[in-house]
Amino acid sequence: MTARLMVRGFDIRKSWLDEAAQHDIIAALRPVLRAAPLMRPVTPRGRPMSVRMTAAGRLGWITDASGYRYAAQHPQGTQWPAIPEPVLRIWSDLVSPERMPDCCLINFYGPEARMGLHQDKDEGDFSWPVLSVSLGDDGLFRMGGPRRGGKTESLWLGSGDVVVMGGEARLAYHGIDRIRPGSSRLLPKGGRLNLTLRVVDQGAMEQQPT
Ligand SMILES: O=C(O)CCC(=O)C(=O)O
Ligand SMILES: [Mn+2]
Repeated sequence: MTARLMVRGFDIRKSWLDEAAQHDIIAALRPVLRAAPLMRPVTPRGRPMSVRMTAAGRLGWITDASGYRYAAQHPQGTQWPAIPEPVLRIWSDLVSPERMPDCCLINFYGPEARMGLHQDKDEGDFSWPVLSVSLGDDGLFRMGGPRRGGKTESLWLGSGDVVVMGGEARLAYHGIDRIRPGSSRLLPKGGRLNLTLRVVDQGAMEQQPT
């Protein structure tokens, strides 16, 4: 049974995906991860991140010594694979069937991985939400407001949970404090996968019917 929770503009759909839907997505991600292997990103200050990352779609988010940005190619020099259909369906159902996202960022959290509080602000267009899909082990999701240092609340995201970060939550700080290793059996080797769907460029807005 799915349930809806609103926390500071974060629209949280608990158990949006049933087990069969989660398995379909994992199967669809397999060839994506083969074509665009996970890598360990390094922040512009030279610190390796604890999550491993890759992407699907027209653009992927990358970070290295040159900064945070969207790029048309995986650092290995290939186009990103297409965003799998069952992932796009979640966007159509919860956001809009009119405009598909440009990027599906794929984060993999091993037992020690976390993601510090940050805003998603490298997109050219903040009018569309960022949609996040959690698969595998539980992750403790921390949600704040538009300013660093403000009050935060956290909530465990489980496998199949979807969060729509739009409106006041679009530029709100958020992060993953830790995962609960071994809490899910969806991924044969354990860990947590998080997908975030993003509309990246403003130009694309022009394709939107008015
Ligand atoms: O793993 C998550 O649930 C959040 C990921 C995230 O915030 C990001 O990739 O920007
Ligand atoms: Mn984020």
